[in-house]
Amino acid sequence: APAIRLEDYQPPAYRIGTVDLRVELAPSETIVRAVLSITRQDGTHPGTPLELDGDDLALVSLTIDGRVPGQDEFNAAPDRLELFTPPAESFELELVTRLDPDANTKLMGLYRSSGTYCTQCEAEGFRRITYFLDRPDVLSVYTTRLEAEKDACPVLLANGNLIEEGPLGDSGRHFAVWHDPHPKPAYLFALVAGDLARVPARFSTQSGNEIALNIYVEHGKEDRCAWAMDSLIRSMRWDEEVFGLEYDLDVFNIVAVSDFNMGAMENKGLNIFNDKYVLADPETATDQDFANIEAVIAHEYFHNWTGNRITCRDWFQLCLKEGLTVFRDQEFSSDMRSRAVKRIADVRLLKSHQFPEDAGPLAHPVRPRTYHEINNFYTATVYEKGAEVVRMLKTLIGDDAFKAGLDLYFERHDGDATTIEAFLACFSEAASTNLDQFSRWYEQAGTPVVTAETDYDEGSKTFTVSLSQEIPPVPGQKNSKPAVIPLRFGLIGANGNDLDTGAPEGTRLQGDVLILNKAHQKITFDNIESRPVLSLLRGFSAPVRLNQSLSQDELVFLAAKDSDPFNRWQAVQTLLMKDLVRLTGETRQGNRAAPSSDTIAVIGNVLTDASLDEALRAQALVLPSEADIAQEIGKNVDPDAVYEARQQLRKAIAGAHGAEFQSIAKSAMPNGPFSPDAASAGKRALANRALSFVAVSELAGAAETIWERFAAAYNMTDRISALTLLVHDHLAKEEEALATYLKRHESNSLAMDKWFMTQATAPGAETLAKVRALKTHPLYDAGNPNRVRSLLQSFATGNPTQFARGDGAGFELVAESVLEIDRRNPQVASRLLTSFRSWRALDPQRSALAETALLRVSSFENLSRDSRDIVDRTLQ
Ligand code: BAL
Ligand code: ZN
Repeated sequence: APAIRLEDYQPPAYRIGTVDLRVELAPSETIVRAVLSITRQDGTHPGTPLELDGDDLALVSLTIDGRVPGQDEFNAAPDRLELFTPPAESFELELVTRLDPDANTKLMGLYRSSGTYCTQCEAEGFRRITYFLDRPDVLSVYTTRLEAEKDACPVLLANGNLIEEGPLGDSGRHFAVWHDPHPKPAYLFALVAGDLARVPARFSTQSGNEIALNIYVEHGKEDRCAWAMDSLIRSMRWDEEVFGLEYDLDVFNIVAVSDFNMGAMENKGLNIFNDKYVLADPETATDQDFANIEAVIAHEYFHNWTGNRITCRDWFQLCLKEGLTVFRDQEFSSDMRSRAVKRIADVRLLKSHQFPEDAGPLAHPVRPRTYHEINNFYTATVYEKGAEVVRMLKTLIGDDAFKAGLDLYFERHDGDATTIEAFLACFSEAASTNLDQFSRWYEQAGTPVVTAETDYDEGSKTFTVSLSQEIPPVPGQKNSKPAVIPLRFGLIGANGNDLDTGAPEGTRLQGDVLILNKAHQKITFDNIESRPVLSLLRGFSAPVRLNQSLSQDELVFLAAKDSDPFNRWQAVQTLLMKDLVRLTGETRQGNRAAPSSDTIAVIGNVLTDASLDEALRAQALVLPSEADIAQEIGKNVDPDAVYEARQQLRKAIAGAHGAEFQSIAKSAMPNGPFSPDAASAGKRALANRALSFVAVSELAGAAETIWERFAAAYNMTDRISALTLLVHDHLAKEEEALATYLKRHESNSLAMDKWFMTQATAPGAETLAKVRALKTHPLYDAGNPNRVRSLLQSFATGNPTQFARGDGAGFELVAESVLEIDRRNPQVASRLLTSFRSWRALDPQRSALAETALLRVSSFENLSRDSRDIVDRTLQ
């Protein structure tokens, strides 16, 4: 199929003002009657054919203004309905389609999850329900009437407000009619029908409207909804207080389902969630799960304004809603928790997911210009880098202008399907500044590399910072232009205080932010009495790779003294990374080298620095992952050497500070009752981090300590941390721990996902056979996206030595699984396939084996469009 291009965008030829749906639900034969009021757009020639999108549809009947058209007036195919000469102005099209929800394994359109009917329409799922102008710039008012067996489906939900419900005579069936007054694109349509439990709450908006809030879950799961509801109420309050945005319907419903391709979906007034982002209690959810639920509930709720009230003109503008909404949910979590810890976690995620994407064959701009399959563009680049671009905008124009620009955006574009240009124009106006160069962040793929060198001149008392920027070549983009890069910085004096530098002549400096907007730039600071240390990119003020020539002493200094907590953490990480890269090289040469004493000492300082809260100390004790190290090395990577080097450093740190770790593990571990708040989570994180070093120490009884932690754990965070150490470090009672966990959690599939993941990510040659065996485990289900991700995706992305085994068997397992899953669920398959994206960075033998596996996938003729797109781009 030809590529779809941004430059080819044309406004729709027809409008669909209202959509009246009647859905008669039945497991394998659901009948959908859709009445569409269609109007020819001004500027469309009368008689222009009307082409509606379909996907796998079976048309039962159609009428135009109540009349059955002749066979020569239309053509209906599963993927398209064409009316050759529609009536001249406005007309009513009635379509009847027949669906088979039980046979829908793609989980797009209408399907059933554990018996519950539900829908997923973003990006292009509505066309699997009825023929439609399935594009985000066609906005319609929907009225949805659902009919179903009352016993099987007592709950009937759709978008908007409930306007009518009742029995259908004495047939045993009943109906409900929902009306959504807000015009919306089809991708925001949703319905749910099933036998679900309801967890209710209420919210009063700032202007006094009473909103009914409901979370619907399978029976028996009601008592795991409290945290999600609490997060929803806090999100609603926060959006009013921080952005002045209020909810706009009488009811807000959330439904949790167990089979779901995405994390969640922001359908108007009826969010549908992967149950993983709703259900939580201390017994089955980790602190990370609690934090994720808070963030995803907020994210979907925030979409009500950034995405639903103001939507995207076309799918190229996906970042308009996603980047902005991720920015909003990150801000929310920062306000709910520790801002510094949240920033570190977000940057970790960006560097581990988005940077490799941007450095490999799947690189694309935040706003892509072309695609074959839009489902493959729900990426870290669109989401996470998209959020960074919004954050940079705020840094550049300042908080007040940013607020004014957003207010203008909501006022000017409410009800629109719009573009990045329109979004930026609001900020440009509010700040009276030109954002043309800034907009390159949306246009250019690749992570800019910023190089910084400094020079101190004793005689003139000047300190000069020489900066340059460059984007390494990415597919389809050879020459890039300089971006506008806000670099938050400080010059730190010997006592650890920031110098008051003032604005150097002739440079763009805004407060503590340097603006780098040329390929090369020099900034000179005067009246600097002695050589300061430059702390650059504070708070990670731009999504760039910083290449700064800091000496080992300067890094140690920053790790101890930087007033910016992010850069303190970064300095520790840089020291660790330098050691890890060096040790990997030595291991590869067959040499035995020791970690640097600086690194060991810096870790010791972090451990004992009571001025840092526990969560921050825990973050500083997380060693760069094997994937992070591989990324830093960049080419000719040997994952076994990376693993060995990382273990060596871990053991050296454990050897030096074992007793300290042991005492921290003891004292920091809070005892019940469990609370998911950030401070308690920080204590658990530090204790478990400390335990991870105890596990590889030579201390007497280390393995027993871990086992005891596992056995005594009264919450999932501590239990899964200990289990992971037992399994990944192959400690005594590893198998017994897995069996104990299985017995305890076998009836809870989300808890079992952690069990699958722990085993799939275990280093060691035996893991491959284990993963193969687990694919046939009774609790594994290849049709459930969460199970596939927990076993196969985590093997492919979280087990570098075994995925990239020297014999190619890891690649083979993943390639073969992609082919199996592709038949059933292309989105899940193509996502799994992206795990090959860094194959060219491996050593020649491994990259040849990866290529063989990719070619095997590519040679499969009936590959879905989703997987075809990924495999073609990965091999290009
Ligand atoms: N719109 C797809 C799911 C999300 O980003 O919220
Ligand atoms: Zn989103």
